[in-house]
Amino acid sequence: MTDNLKSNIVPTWCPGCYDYLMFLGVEQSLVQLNVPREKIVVVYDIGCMGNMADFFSTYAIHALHGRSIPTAIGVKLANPELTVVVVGGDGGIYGEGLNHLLSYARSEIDITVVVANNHIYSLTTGQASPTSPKGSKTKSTPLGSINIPIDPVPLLKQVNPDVHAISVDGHNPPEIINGIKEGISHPGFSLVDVRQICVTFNKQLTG
Ligand SMILES: Cc1ncc(C[n+]2csc(CCOP(=O)(O)OP(=O)(O)O)c2C)c(N)n1
Ligand code: SF4
Repeated sequence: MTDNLKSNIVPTWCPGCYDYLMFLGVEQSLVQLNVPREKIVVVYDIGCMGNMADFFSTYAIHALHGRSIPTAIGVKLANPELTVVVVGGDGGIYGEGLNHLLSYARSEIDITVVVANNHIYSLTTGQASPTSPKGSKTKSTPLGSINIPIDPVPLLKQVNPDVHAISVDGHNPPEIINGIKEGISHPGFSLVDVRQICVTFNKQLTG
């Protein structure tokens, strides 16, 4: 096993973006768990986080926005020996893909869903997501969001009290790495919510 899974493409995230730490977390968890490179499939959602597809050199699918979980489930069912990880943002996983998250959280299919939860749609330059605080003035909610934000871990526990769902501090590398390692090691469906900020667009969340 190599000690890194980087491709030769230089990441294009903004300077200071916490997706660099997500990258480190996904890479180091797989390396430290000694998962052979040929057994790894990462299914990426669409968004800034999903752009990690270019910067990582494992088997991978860059799926549609919100459709990474069912794609990953298909991969796992086709070959249960693979370690299958989903990487996406709060817009894709908790918004457009929420039905898939809730459906498969009720299953015991062994995939790990890792979410860069930066509380906004970043790649499309700052619209409200399901985790944006109420009152956030964003490009899609210029008068302030009227929705209460969802809290993904209790939401998942509601549909399956036994599901492995945790939330970690996305600004703390050991917490990210250990959280993702725990998720991958868990023999069943798991969610690792990584709370972070988007240094470019989160200033819109101040209301
Ligand atoms: C089906 C579909 N709907 C909408 C889009 C447009 N779109 C691309 S990225 C994005 C937002 C991504 O936000 P998030 O999932 O939170 O990821 P982030 O960019 O914050 O990492 C949207 C709405 C799309 N590509 N496909
Ligand atoms: S827009 Fe935000 S999430 Fe996207 S690369 Fe820049 S800092 Fe990161």
